[in-house]
Amino acid sequence: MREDLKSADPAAQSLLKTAGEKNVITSFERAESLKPCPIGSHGACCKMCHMGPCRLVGKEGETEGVCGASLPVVAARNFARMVAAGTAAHSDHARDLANTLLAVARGEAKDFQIKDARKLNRVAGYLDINIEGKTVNQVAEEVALKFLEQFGQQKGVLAYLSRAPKKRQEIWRKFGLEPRAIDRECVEMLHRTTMGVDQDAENIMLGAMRASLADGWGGSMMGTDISDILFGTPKPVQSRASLDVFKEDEVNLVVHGHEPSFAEMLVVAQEDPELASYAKSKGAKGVNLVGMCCTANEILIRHGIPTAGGFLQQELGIVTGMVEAMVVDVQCIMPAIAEISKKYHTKIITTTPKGKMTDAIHIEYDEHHALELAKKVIRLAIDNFENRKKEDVAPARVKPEDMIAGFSDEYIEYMQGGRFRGSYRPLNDAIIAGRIRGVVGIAGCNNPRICQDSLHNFLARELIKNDVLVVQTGCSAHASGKAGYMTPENALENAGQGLREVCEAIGIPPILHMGSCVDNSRILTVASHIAAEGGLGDDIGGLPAVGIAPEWMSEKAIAIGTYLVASGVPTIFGAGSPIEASKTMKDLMENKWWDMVNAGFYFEDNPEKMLELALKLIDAAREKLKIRPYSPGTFGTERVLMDMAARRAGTFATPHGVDV
Ligand code: NFS
Repeated sequence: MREDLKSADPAAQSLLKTAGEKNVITSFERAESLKPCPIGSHGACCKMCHMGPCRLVGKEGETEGVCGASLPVVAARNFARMVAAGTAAHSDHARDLANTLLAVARGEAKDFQIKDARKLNRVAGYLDINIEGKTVNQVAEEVALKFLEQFGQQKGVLAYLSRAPKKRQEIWRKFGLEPRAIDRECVEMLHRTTMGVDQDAENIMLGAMRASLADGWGGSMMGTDISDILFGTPKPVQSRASLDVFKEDEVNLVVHGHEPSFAEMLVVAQEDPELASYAKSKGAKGVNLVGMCCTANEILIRHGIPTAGGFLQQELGIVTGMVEAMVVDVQCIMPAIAEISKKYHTKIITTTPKGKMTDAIHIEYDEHHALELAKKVIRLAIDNFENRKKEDVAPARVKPEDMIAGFSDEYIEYMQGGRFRGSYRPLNDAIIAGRIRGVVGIAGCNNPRICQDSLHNFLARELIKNDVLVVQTGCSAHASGKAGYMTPENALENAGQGLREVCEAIGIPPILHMGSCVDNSRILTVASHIAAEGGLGDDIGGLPAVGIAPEWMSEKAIAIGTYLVASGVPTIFGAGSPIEASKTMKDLMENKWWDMVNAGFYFEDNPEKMLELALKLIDAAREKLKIRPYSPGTFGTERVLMDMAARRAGTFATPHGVDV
């Protein structure tokens, strides 16, 4: 790790240099000149009312706000609000998708179809919807309506909670953690943390856990499922990742943000021969569609559209001077891009009334006219090609790395036995035998206060060296993709012997790209399958599995971390602790939560300690499960993974349950 660098990504380094030469200020420099407030960043600033803001800088137990709020209460309220905001973000994304599904089912959004009817039927099963004698669209309509109900229902609990192991459901029931309705949990959290309501840090954090579960087992899981139903369940695809995926002789159109619907239509429109010849008429060889942030992940895992990278690459993409248009929707879109684009020919196009930007062009997306709007946007980008200034063109000139992405839980099951024998047995057996020490989900953002990607890359490398299977999402997945870690060859070169043998047998990389941040829900599904398969306990809590977000910055990451813990996955966050100010909160999350949900939430900045803690948690779980202690190079006997020839022949074939 080079801490003196702003980024571990050579393409980002090259463009940071270009930006410096051209006096373009990016978030990397702003993070240097604008230091975080030490009071607020540690959770000790209360601005819930106008008697303050109160800065609780004294010792815990001695300091309080004007109203008498203690440090733990202030820190808990701040944390809980982050959870509510993160849950709201993922879930509002799901609501839009549910409305799109409804419009498709009713024949009102004719540019879309149901791409995975098998998954639709499975989802209908989870929701207790009878599919007998019904058309695909009738089932889709009922599923969409049931999903929409999940936001505001006044009775019962979220339907998807039943997908968790029975034991987990009992824990949630026992501690009152079952979310009732998505909107209700977000609203209640805001209410409880307003001045003068919940004055008990532990109780506030119970509310935070419940709200987070409305994200993981609610909004996010629905978002993933609806996207799969409408756009196809991912299976491995090959692609490339780098800030150097832009083409000098083509129109470069970046789609940035989080929602997949419009991006899907841009993928379709990009292939329109009429637009291709229009591009030629303007002197370009074609249209190069490129993704950024989680929208990138959505179209990468389904179509192999190359990614220009994650959150911290958005300004640098414009600095290449080759971006004709950047289409944005919601979340993680830096206001700075509008300003930077003024120095270049790049047009920023906002597409939702929820997210407008001054100085941007607004073309409102509407699923009822999706293709027409996608074509309009592409035309606009093509028209802008002639405005590209030669003197601005500064490619990163770092060869994009190849990557394989698209490991849905359906595909992970399929790859362990094929279409008819798919199961989690081989994975469970490999864990029991000690070939695979455990599983770590590395997720979350980049944060310009940390050398970009350095912690993601360090942890990914070290974990696979230690025989830990790594699954990734969001900007963390971008980091591994850019670093060239997401290829099966990486297993041969860098993984420990046990993990290497398993990866070779199955034909997978040791680091699996599972999609966007909303797709962290796939990790919950995988964990539930592992628990159900047997031999590793009967709950998610207690599995040799850990979640890590080493470079987090978003409230969404906090919601994800909290729902992982509430689901039984111990979780470690780097990049500074938002509850640092309160020892009580630290003790609650690191220790007391174990007694309730069988997992803890840790904040640890030091990467070596993060790694050590993750391995310690995995080994402790192995010991508790009374399975073979991990010892590199010595493995127990286990079932042969599968028929090698068959597996190799069909490594990237259609997985069970996926219609292509
Ligand atoms: Ni996740 Fe995706 Fe990235 Fe962080 Fe933002 S893009 S939803 S929040 S920054 S991983």
